[in-house]
Amino acid sequence: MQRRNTIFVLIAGLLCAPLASWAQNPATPAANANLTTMVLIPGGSFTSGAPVDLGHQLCKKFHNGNCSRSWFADEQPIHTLILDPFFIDKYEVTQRDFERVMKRNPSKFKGKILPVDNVTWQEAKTYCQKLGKRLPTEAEWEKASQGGVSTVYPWGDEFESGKANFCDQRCSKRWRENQFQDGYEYTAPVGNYPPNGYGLYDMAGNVYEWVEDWYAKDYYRVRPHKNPKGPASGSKKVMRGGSWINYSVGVRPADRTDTDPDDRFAFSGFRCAQ
Ligand SMILES: [Ca+2]
Ligand SMILES: [Ca+2]
Repeated sequence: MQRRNTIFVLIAGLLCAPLASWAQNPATPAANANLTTMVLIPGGSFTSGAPVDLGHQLCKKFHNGNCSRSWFADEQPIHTLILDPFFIDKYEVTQRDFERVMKRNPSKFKGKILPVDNVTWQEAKTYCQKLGKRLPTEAEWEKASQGGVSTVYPWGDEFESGKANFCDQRCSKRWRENQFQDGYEYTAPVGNYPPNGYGLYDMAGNVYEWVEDWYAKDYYRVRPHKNPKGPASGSKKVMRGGSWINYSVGVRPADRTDTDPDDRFAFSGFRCAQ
């Protein structure tokens, strides 16, 4: 579930969701951690993108006819990209940190160590700038999300329960995947699932993450192979990593989603780079 026309369906469903049933989550290791910690991602090459048929087949495995091959067309062509080293936040930005910096908390699902949600692209960018940071580029985000391996998911080629927060059996949406269990209907506290190979948490799922780049469906056809920074202009920004409301196929590092930079969703947050 990853395209804008489907996002509107999701929003309609969300407005009807039993938000009041959401309860404060128990403490996790992140509760006592320094949530502003960043991780150094080494410079060098990585493989960006995925075959369109891979995403489509994985989607059909769980959702039969409710998958369009076109959803995955923007993940091609596959390239070896070269990036300079960069730092990226170990966790999604929490509401505790967002409120401390921005003096407000727009989130739908309240909790100090839940990820901030319902933020616009500009609010995410402003938060990072106030800390002397920036949003990651789309390419940086993808490399960081892979965790140093080139499998379909950061943990391997098959989706597994308990590795990421997505629309599992607890999810109230009709497209939930009942064979998986992650423990959360909506957002989970940051750091609740195992980290990837770079020690980063929740790059797969929980909340979508804004990146700096404008979106273009065919950008991979024209991008430079060294430090790509996205199209020079556009009308949509990129969000990455899937969320509590998405299909499992949507939490792959290769997945790309586009949305209006002014949109606020109860499933979109961010993390900063430097
Ligand atoms: Ca879930
Ligand atoms: Ca995430």
